[in-house]
Amino acid sequence: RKKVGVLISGSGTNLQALIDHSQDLRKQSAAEIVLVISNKPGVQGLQRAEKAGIATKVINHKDFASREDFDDAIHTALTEAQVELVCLAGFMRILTGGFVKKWNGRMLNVHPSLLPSFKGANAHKLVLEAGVPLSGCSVHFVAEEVDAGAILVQECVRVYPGDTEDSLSERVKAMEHRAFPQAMELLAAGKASLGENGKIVWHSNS
Ligand code: 3YE
Repeated sequence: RKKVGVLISGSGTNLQALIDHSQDLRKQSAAEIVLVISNKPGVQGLQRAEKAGIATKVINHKDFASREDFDDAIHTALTEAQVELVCLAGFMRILTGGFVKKWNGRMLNVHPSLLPSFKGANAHKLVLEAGVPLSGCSVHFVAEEVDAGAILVQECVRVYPGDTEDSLSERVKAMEHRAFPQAMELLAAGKASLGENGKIVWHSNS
């Protein structure tokens, strides 16, 4: 199985979906989560990992003088754990170009909108302001430009009149919890990869 490292910053509901998928024996997942790293101490996601018997590490960005030093510490921890694939599950830091390059084609992020629309940290607010009737989530390869990497899996939801950021977020989250495990599985099982041209390649025979 492919060893997966998950980066988090908070409650870890997407982490939980990845754990539940990878540890469900009936699913014979090609992914094994071996390490969870949080840039924030004391978050609930760390407890979720511990409960599932997964090693955890806090690497607090505030302890580092530069973004490069923080990213280097994450890279070292991932490498020491022999991680092969990285999932950003509610991880809220922008990663440096150097780090992104080291994990090119092996790192996924989940974003709560139908990319390439509504990039950035407050997607639901932008969706409601735009008044669009559909939103959703996107699991994409991480490229240096935030939320701009090739999209592997999307799921959509309706936006209803009267929706708030909270009500929309809850509906989109349910989709994230389906899309992210599916995307992790596609990558871990070698069914899809990132091509040299930055686009998704599908592999029908593996
Ligand atoms: N880094 C690169 N490319 C990507 N990180 C994430 C996705 C992604 C990435 O596609 N190069 C919000 C970050 C947006 C923000 O401004 N963060 C601040 C810190 C805020 C905080 O600590 O609460 C910052 O300066 O990094 C993961 C998702 C990033 C979300």
